[in-house]
Amino acid sequence: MAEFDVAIVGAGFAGMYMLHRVRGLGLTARVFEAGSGVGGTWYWNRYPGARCDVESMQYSYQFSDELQQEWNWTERYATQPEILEYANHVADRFDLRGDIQFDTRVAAATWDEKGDRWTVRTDAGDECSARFLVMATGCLSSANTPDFPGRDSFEGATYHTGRWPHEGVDFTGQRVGVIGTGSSAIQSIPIIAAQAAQLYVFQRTASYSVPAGNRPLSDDEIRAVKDDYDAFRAFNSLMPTAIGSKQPIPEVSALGIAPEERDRIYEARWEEGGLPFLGAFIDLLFSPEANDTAAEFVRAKIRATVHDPKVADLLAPKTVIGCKRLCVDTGYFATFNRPNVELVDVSETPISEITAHGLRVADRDFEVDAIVFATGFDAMTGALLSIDIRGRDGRQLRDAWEAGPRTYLGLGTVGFPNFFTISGPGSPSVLTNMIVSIEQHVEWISDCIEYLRDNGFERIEATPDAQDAWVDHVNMIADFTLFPSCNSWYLGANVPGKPRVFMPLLGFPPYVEKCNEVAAKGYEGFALSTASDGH
Ligand code: N01
Repeated sequence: MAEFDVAIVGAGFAGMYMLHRVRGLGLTARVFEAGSGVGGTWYWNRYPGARCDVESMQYSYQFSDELQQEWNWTERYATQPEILEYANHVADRFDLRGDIQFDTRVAAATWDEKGDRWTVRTDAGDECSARFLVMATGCLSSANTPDFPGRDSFEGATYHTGRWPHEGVDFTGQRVGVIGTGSSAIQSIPIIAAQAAQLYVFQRTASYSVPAGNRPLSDDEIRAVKDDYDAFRAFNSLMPTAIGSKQPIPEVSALGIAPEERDRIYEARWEEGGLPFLGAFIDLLFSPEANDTAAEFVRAKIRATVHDPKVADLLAPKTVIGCKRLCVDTGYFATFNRPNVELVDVSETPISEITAHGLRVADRDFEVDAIVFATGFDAMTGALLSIDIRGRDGRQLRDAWEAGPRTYLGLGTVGFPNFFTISGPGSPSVLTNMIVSIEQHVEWISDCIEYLRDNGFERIEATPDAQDAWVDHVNMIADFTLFPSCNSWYLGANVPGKPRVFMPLLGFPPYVEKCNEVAAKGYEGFALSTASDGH
């Protein structure tokens, strides 16, 4: 059996950087990747209009100044093909491919108590052994396709936005049904609508969306950032979401100023575009009344854009803004003014069936040539729990997390020695610029492995007390916010039967401080042991 110091699952941005770091420690590593190439999310999500809604100058690695200086983004928000090109550039530049095994899905990983090692088994039945197991499986990588009755009877083409064909899809002249109105749908619908003969959009919950304000980046703009990239990164890392760049840091409550002034601030952020809209005031995610001022501002924008008042009303969300992930769009709401686009409300009367020729809602049949499932992901835990992971005493991770994920810092889990999750549940992850969170985790994990090695420790595992306290802390922070008030994927509410637990942690800077403190105190809250300690 092949032996490595570190086995890494996933060759997205997390897995690639993890490999680079452990190589830098002189360790051996093997990365297992289900896809045929690097890029993770950006390898799989090739749907029309896919682009990152974190700005490109921020959505990139900062660990190498040469890399960030040499790479040139072309637009304010990078497209999926451009991000994938960047991921490939990184893989080539740091010569990563030699240690990545593509087209290989990890099926199981078992902790061998006697040897203090993980045995990793692939779906081809091959096995290897590694001292450490690092899960770089991504937060939004396990596609969720609801089990609509008759789903397999459909005779046309079906697509999931998160598993899009590499060769692309041309919907010209077709009748298309899109199920879902989250970020993926909101990006793809305007483009599909422009191609299709007829588009039906099946909406269960309306989404808030803010214009992207996308545009080409000018040389001057790029130069200004690159001239002081460190300061730019440092400023962003002080923001709760690790993004924010040019926007002023909010200091007041949305309720503490005159309505005209408040609307002026919202208008400026709306014009600027993008996710920082939600950072306009300090209390938008904490006070329902404050939140409603932002929600009403967006609803008014939707009403002003969509001509048919009934359609506008359906598109205007009634929930808390930001409770589900805010969407960022280019022409989404205006798409519903097109004569070939129909919004189908499935909030009260769900899609009852998928038939050979389309979708049925109540007694109406929608005949389509293609169905696009923009139905999201089994987020944060789906990819981890799809692998048969067994820790101490053969305990399965699925059992340990039966009532919801339990971690210490989102990095380690009781009962699973030498096992790390990059951007795991209980860490800021999806509430931040993912690449920033990924880098912070990768560096913490590689520093930890180095510390263990240099101090003669063989294993590390979160302690029950530290984990319990951390889970309580994550829940307490969530309960301070408005996040628990809607059925979001942050809570697992989009997957039937999944425990309702708020999985990410709000607040990047205090989290980083805590991680640094834990490391400085010799990995406080983790039990470190030498081989001779226990067996
Ligand atoms: O998935 P989603 P997504 N019947 O879960 C609907 C990131 N992302 O792929 O809200 C009918 O948000 C579901 O309805 P409801 C980003 O973090 C980033 O769009 O559950 N409808 C919802 O409308 C994002 O949040 C970027 O009532 C059903 C939709 O499907 C995350 O990925 C781009 C249904 C799923 O929306 C996920 O986004 C894209 C059913 N049975 C994504 N089941 C960028 O950075 C589900 N739905 C640009």
